[in-house]
Amino acid sequence: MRKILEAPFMKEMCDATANMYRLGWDERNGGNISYLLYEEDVSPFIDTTKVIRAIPMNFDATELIGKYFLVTGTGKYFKNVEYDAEENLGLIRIAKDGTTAELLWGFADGGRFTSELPAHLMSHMVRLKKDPKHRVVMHSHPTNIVAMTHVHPLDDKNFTRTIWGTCTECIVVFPDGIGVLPWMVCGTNEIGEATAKKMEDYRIVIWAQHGIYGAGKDMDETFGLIETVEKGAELWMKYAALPIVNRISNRQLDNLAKSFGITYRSDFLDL
Ligand code: 2HA
Ligand code: ZN
Repeated sequence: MRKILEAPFMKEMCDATANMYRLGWDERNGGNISYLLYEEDVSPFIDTTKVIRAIPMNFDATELIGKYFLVTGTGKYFKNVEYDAEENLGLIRIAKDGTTAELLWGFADGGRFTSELPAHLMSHMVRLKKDPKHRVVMHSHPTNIVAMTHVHPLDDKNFTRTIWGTCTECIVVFPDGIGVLPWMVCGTNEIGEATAKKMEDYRIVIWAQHGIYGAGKDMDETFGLIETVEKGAELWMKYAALPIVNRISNRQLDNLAKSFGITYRSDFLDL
């Protein structure tokens, strides 16, 4: 059996949490990540017949029965993941009843998965239907994105258009746009359902006055999505209150998308 701390998925998780912490996105216990893994990913590293604990989830994840997830722990700090993965992360498998998580490794101090597990698993279910290669759901509190939700209208179309207009990169990286939810109580099945509903159309969902969810086929792609939205939000927060003399027009955005061969949410531009 190979050492799980040396598994590629473990290194990716440790690197992502460390980077997010150092970017100032994940203060204290802010943020959570879940990484979908398959039997062939985990079996070189753990005995998948040995369940350490069964943890109730209190929602139905029948569609994910038998799937494995490396997840961050509730109350745990991203800052600490790289130094003690076994206490701050857990490897779970969705049990045959669809409502229990079987802990196979980690949460060594008796901990449990993130309080946002409903939003994560419901988002995984939706994104897997859109893309069978989908694997990662990432939640974070990037400063400029959260700031922007205090001063910008929260509808998907206007929010997306504003961020697309901040710099050339944005429409290329997320042509599908951004979904925005109003402020809601976090950690609940309700916010999980609302997030998953938005994930039917978008890989990025912003929670007003809270943070962002990103979904993608690997850690880099998902991180890159959030990073690019945050760059756009940072630019906008720098110039929004200044007299603006130059902009990227809707026509220019359309030309850009066409020249990159990208299909984008053209109903978000009034052409
Ligand atoms: O895990 O970010 O949304 C802490 C949070 C809750
Ligand atoms: Zn949060």
